[in-house]
Amino acid sequence: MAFSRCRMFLQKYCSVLSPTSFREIAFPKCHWRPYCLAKLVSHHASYSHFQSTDRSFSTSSLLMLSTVTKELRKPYLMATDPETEAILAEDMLVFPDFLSEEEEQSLLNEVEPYMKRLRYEFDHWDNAIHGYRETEKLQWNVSNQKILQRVRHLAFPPGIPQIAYVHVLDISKEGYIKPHVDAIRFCGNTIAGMCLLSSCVMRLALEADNSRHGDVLLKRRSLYIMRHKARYNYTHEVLSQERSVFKGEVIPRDRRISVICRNEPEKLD
Ligand SMILES: O=C(O)CCC(=O)C(=O)O
Repeated sequence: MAFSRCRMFLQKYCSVLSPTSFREIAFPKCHWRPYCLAKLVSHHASYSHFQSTDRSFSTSSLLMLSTVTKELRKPYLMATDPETEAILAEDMLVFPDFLSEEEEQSLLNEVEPYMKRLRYEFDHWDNAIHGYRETEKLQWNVSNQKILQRVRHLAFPPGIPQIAYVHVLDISKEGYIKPHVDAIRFCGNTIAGMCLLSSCVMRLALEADNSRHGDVLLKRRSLYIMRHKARYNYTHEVLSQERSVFKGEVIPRDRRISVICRNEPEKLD
């Protein structure tokens, strides 16, 4: 019964899924459950439901996704040990194909004229980033506002104060980001970044013992949401082209632009 019910939900509701049916498909106990959930995750991560302006849907979807993380290995994650894998599966979410090609182009069209006027910075020995230029942007055209709104709905629960400025970081083909934890004075518990122009490997390493780490494949046009333990207890870095390898496969690096939303830091009294 549960078997066929689960399959029926998958077929019937994949394209018009409501929060209720989403929850229903999550709970029947049947052999197909992991399969259905995997399908739904990949479907929803790349599909228009996450583009919905319905806040409750996005929130319930995100809750569902965090349930799913406990059950399914993440194809984009490779960790040194099970505990690191479990923590990063929960707190470092990746949505491959979050952006369509047109949406990527639309974001690029808006940021490129300004970025091109800046020079890449290479030589600052104390900088966390090598080969970069960056800006913070407040005003966006209507199409790109919609994309950013999807990111914000997915990444931040309702009522969480968000930083209005969006960080645009452009690293050259030779550029890389050294291990660091974002300053708690400037950023809250969640960092949500869209990856444009190039795939890369991001390494998250336990700050207290960097031999325990996870490599995360961030494909071009993906979105990542780094939150809670992944954000506070792990350093993150973007590997240089010489080190850009995931599960034994070279991930070619090119110029990469990330468009990053953050929430406000918690007020310390
Ligand atoms: O480019 C990214 O996605 C990460 C950027 C980053 O590490 C930072 O801004 O702290």
